[in-house]
Parts: sequence; structure tokens; C-alpha cells
Amino acid sequence: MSRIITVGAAQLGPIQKDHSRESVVQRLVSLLRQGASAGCDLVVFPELALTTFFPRWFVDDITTADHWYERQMPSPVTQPLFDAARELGVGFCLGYAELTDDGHRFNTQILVEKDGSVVAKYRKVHIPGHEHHEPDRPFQHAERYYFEPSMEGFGVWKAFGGRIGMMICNDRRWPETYRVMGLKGVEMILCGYNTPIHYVPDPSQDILQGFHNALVMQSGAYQNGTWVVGVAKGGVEEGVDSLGQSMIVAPSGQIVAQALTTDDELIFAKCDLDWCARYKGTLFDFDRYRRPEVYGNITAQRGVILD
Ligand code: CDT
Repeated sequence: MSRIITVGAAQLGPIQKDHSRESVVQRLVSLLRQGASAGCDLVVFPELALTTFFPRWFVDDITTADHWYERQMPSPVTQPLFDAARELGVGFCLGYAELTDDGHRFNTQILVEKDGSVVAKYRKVHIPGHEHHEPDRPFQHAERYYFEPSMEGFGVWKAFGGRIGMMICNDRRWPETYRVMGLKGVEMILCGYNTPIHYVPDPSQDILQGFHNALVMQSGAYQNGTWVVGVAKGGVEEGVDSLGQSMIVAPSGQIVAQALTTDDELIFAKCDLDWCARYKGTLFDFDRYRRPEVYGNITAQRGVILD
């Protein structure tokens, strides 16, 4: 038996500050149409896929940044994407900045079914970067100023014939992200990212960005017996070069498709969800082999405690 999801990773090239939402939505619809032609059931877009990566700039009054956030989804501007999904019978996953009615700001990703209905919303748990203006940096990474961390944690939803989870960018570097979803039986994790090549706190990591990106997603996939779909917004955006290398990773940890450019580019793969059982039922048979009784520190403490 096999349960196949044909999934597309719709990498985006840069979105500059002056690019309109309308023009970006057109790019997304074009990628969704390419996905439909390739037989995709589901197309995954990057983190903050509607705008430039605005946390690279600091503003003293956060309300002057409100225009980067979505107050409703769908909205009149994003409706064409939902209409295209329904017309084509292709679902999608979309990252955007969310401003709630009661003033909360989240880095959010939604999962939309083939009929254009929203089936799940995930808000980023691990918020990287800094809270305050750091004027000595060549560019800011002020996500901790612009977004609050989700208290809802990681969900897994029954959709597209399988168990689908979501994570956003920095979440992919933390093994707990995958394991919490692994414990809910996840079979495919969808992840959008914006990863500047230059890591200001330690530039020695710059040449390793691609390696680390693959390392975390391949190990997370293998150790939890799940597909992982990682999708970049890459290229030079407002002078900041960001990683491409979007990829689809099998439960074996093998990369089955990878983007070659740092531009708008669709890659896709036929993903057999039943492949997950080979790992979940053998080496990573959690119920048989895990030892939660000795893992207490993982949830009891945040940082290192030296004896
Ligand atoms: N968007 C995002 O989470 N980016 C981070 C950059 C490194 S932290 C400054 C990432 O983990 O890729």
C-alpha cells in the first residue's frame, strides 16, 4: 500500500521593500499553477512570503510597521491565491506576519486545503535574533521585537491523507520541534525560512549555512521518520543575501529534491507517507526504545545547569 502526496516546494527569490503585495501574490499564483501542472496536491511557500523580511530594519514605534502584517486571511489582496487553490484543486502552506484584533504579533504559517479552506494555523515558537536596536550590525535581525513566541506549541493535523505538521525557519534547528511532532505521529513537516548567509554574531558560520540547513532537516526527518519540506526565500533582498537550497527530505534523511537557484523556483516530489512507518516501526519505534524517564531536564530547564 502507499499513500502518496505530491508536494511542491515553491521557493521565492527576493521580495524588495517596494514590491506590492499584489505583485507577490501573482508570483505565488504562478508557482501554484506550476505546481498544478506538475501534479502537486500541496505547494509550500516560505516564511513571511508576502513581504520583504522586514525584521532587518528597526523602527522606534512598532505601529509604523503595521503595514507589514496581515489582519485577516484571506484578505482582498490574498484572495486570488485562495481562489486559484480552489480552481486548481491544489492546497498550499503560506507564511506571513499576523497582527491579531487584540494587538498580538506572530510569525505565522497556515495550511490551506484543496478547496481553499484554512485547515490549520501555526505560530512560530523559536524566535531568533534580538529585541533591541543594535546599530553596529550591518543589518538587524529584530524578530524578537516584531514577534511574540507562540504558547500554542507544535500541532499535527490530519490533512492531505496524512498527518501534517508545521514549523517556521529557526524552529528547524531545534530537535525538540521535530520530536514533539514525532510524538504526535507526524508524517510530513512543512517549513518556510529566511536565512541570511551572514550570521552577524559569528561570521565563521557563514560558509556553513547550507550545511547546517541540510543537517538539521535531514536529521530531524530521519530521527522521527517523517518527510520534511523546507522552503526558502533566497537571494539578495534589500542588500542582504539569503540562503536558497529549498529541499524535500525523505524519512530516511535523504534529500529527494533540491532547488538549484536562489530565485522563484518550484521543486517537487512524490512522497509516500507509508515510507514513514519503516523508521517509526523499527529503529525509531518510540514506544519500544525511548527513555522519557531520563529525559526530564529537557522540559524542566531552559539553559545549561552545571553541577
Ligand atoms: N527567520 C529565521 O528564523 N532566521 C534564522 C536566522 C538566524 S538567527 C539570526 C534562522 O534560523 O535561519
